[in-house]
Amino acid sequence: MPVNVSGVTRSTCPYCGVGCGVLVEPDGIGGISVKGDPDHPANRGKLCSKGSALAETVGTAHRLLTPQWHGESVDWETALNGVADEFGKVIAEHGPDAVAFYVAGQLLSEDYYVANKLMKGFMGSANIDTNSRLCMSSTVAGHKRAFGTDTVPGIYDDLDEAELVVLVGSNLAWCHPVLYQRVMAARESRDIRIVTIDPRRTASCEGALHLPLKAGSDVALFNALLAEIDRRGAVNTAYTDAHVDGLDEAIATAQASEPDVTGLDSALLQEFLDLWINTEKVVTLFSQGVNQSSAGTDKVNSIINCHLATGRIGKPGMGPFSVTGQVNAMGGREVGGLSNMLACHLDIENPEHRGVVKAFWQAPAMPEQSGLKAVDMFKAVGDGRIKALWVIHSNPAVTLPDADRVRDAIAACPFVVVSDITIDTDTAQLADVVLPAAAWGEKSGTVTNSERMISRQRAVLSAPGQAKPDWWILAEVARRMGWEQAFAWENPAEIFAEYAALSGLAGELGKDFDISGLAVLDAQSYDKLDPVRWPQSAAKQGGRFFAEGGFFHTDGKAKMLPLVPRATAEAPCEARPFRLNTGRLRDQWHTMTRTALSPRLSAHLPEPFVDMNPRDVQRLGLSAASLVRLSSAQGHAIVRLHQTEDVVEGDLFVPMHWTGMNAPSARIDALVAPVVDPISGQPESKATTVAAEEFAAAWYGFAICTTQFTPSSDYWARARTSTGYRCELAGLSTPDDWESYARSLFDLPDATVQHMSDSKRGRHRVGFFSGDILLAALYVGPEPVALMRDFLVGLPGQEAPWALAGQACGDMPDPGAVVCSCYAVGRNTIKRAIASEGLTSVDQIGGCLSAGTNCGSCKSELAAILKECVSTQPVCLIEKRRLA
Ligand SMILES: Nc1nc2c(c(=O)[nH]1)N[C@H]1C(S)=C(S)[C@@H](COP(=O)(O)OP(=O)(O)OC[C@H]3O[C@@H](n4cnc5c(=O)[nH]c(N)nc54)[C@H](O)[C@@H]3O)O[C@H]1N2
Ligand SMILES: Nc1nc2c(c(=O)[nH]1)N[C@H]1C(S)=C(S)[C@@H](COP(=O)(O)OP(=O)(O)OC[C@H]3O[C@@H](n4cnc5c(=O)[nH]c(N)nc54)[C@H](O)[C@@H]3O)O[C@H]1N2
Ligand code: SF4
Ligand SMILES: [Mo]
Repeated sequence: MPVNVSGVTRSTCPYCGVGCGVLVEPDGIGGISVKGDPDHPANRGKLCSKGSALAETVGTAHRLLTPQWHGESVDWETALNGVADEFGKVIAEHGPDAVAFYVAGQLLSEDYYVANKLMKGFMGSANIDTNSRLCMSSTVAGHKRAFGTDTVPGIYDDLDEAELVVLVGSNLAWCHPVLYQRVMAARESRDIRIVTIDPRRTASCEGALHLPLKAGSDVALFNALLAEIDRRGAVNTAYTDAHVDGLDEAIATAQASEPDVTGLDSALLQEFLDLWINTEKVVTLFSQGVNQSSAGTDKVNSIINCHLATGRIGKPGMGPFSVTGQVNAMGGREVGGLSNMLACHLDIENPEHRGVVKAFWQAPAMPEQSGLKAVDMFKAVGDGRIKALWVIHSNPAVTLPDADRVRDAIAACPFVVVSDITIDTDTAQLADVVLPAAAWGEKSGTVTNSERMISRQRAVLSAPGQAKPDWWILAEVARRMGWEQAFAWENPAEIFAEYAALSGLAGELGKDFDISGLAVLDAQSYDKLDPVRWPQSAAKQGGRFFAEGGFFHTDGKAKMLPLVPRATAEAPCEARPFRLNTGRLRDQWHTMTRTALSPRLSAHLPEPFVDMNPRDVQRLGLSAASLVRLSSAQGHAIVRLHQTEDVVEGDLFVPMHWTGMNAPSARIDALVAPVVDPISGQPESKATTVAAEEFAAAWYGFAICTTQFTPSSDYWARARTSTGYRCELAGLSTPDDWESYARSLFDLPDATVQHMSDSKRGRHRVGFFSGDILLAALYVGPEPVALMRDFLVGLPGQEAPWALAGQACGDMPDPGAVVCSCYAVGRNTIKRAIASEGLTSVDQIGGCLSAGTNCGSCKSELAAILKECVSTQPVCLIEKRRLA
């Protein structure tokens, strides 16, 4: 298909591993419009809320434009020479293992390949690891144990064809929304069943059979399934005899395993076992509830065991399916971004593999052992073993477990380089050198999605200032370290061709990742490359794996593993009675450096919160909308209370997204224990034990302003709005003079002020105006302030002399919290329409208000609101706390 038709360029969304194709059209003045690509096989024209809002996240206002050396702008020559010199010096003085790279699954494969080649082939250390360690490494280890290779057997079409889709530790509706919509479409046309296995009730549970198992008990659940498969004679012996090792042992261990630890009602458990066993076409799709666990690799294998035993793998509509998180999480695994891998699925500790890669790269120095895995890497930074660190495309000071220690370690490291698109990240703030990277929309390369589909990202905008693509920055440093020839590429097409050629050698060594068929692409054909699924070799093109065996262990068989369930590393105790689950929200991406630029994405859930069961709320004596202080053995956080039946007693859920830049007290990884899966090294990010208590502030506030402001109060959380910024605040000590506090908060020395005060009751409202136009307002009270927030956020920059009333007036009702971010439709508006128009379906809500009719990401929330409006039962709804 043509890549560029009348100014519209085909590219790929930069966020999640669904890997949706987009059509991007520049507007000629630095902006773009973005639509789903109807011809891309992953999304067939659909986009979720994040993809739909991409246009709001480009632009240059937030961008780093020049290299920074200790806070001073320098030119590239100085920066690149300086970085090369410092890394060279550390290697000369302390050896190659004193340096490290920490990279990410959002790098393009070409960038990733260069980083890996530089560290493993030339600097001579294996100390390159990636945030995929926190994300996919348990799956990688599980795949390798079972299949002898890290291969996802299935493809997305299986989700269209399955009769039963089981989501294990996956909130697909929010985290892979376009795949979720494919599942929903299948359900609408063929009445398929969906099961969700998650201790928490999520948006993905809407209309599904929900198994709220105890955190960490997945192995026991899938052992129960395996034992039942055996008991019922459902083992596919033709398949297992020919292609599988370890069946009997795995079954014996499963039989000895205790299903009660799942805490599931036995009838519910039986319903699931019946469904799974009786439905041939079953896809068991899994994500971070499986991977991010101290038993993550075992969880992965417990799922694969059941598919191997039944031979339900690699055939249409069936198989275990690990969905990847980041857009190029899969590509990172292919290029060998993990510290125990080489490129192209080759192993660093295998002398034959090493020899082949060394010869191909003409590498002067190749490490013989695996390097440090992420958590250990930052421990080594902390204790001084790593003396030069380069962080590329990640924000580890926020997202690594024990994040305060990680932050301190980075701050104390003698030489830290960060490549990022902005300097406003917790990690970049700690660096000696920050290098301006070209962002999505400005750079070209390839990414591989969850179904092994390689797609092109294409540049449509020129990079602002001096920003450069990540591969270029890495290659320029390598050249300056004396390796000109090995890093002499002029464009990503040349890197891709080299990489594809190396994969051919991997293919000759019996590896599955072979894209040598693409090594012949010249720059032009690379530029035109259509989405293509690997492998692409003489022997095999695309398709599924393992329907007829053909595994990659030396005997060609798959391995089933005997798995003994293990509890989470920490058990709740008197001092820390809660288990802290963490994860994602629908409209934010990780540390928010891009999605928080979009007002409509920020409107969905604008403040960090903790989900807590009402009985725990009552037991702790917490009042509605209060602030809660959470403490673990590692650190503390302050977040807003949200009471909900979505979490069971004893469990808490806090989103991972907030950072020192927008809510310094809500960096949740400050609490997460740095315990890891012993095989994969993946941290248990969802099961740290914590204590919870009210954060009894002396005052609480809500502020709105046309421009960005940064409070210094004990608690604050700021979000963008369509008119400027909104912020929640709270403090332990009360300022003497609220007017001067507010004036300096907003930095508005000359604006006219309105001040309403009820000092006896501790209520103050201060507004700043230019004429009748509201510039900023602060509303303060001795308890969380009740206001029509979603109405007030529309006022800055408008004539609103009455703004201090804090309420909607006359014909302007409060819309309520945004549910549909595409059309900015609020919860109250939806409820009013349901009542006044008698709406009874999600489609009717769409017809009346347009809500849910663009990207569709909010449809499960709309369904829950409908249910709530027609039912007196308390529903477990993803509606977050409102103060009014
Ligand atoms: N909107 C949005 N989408 C994203 C991202 C984002 O930041 N924002 N990030 C992307 C990335 S990198 C990733 S890795 C994916 C992650 O996608 P998901 O894995 O779907 O997301 P999470 O919210 O991290 O976790 C999924 C679920 O695991 C559950 N869980 C916790 N403990 C257990 C357990 O012991 N067992 C089971 N069965 N479940 C458990 C949690 O309650 C949670 O609902 O999302 C990708 N997509
Ligand atoms: N508690 C808890 N912690 C978690 C998780 C969890 O579920 N719970 N999930 C974990 C998982 S699965 C993941 S994947 C990680 C994600 O964690 P991170 O990778 O740390 O998070 P991001 O915000 O995606 O960081 C990407 C950085 O790259 C920058 N950037 C954007 N574009 C470019 C570019 O083109 N080039 C360069 N050089 N930089 C760019 C962004 O500004 C941002 O600073 O978090 C992990 N941490
Ligand atoms: S599902 Fe959404 S975030 Fe993921 S690739 Fe598609 S548009 Fe992007
Ligand atoms: Mo991830």
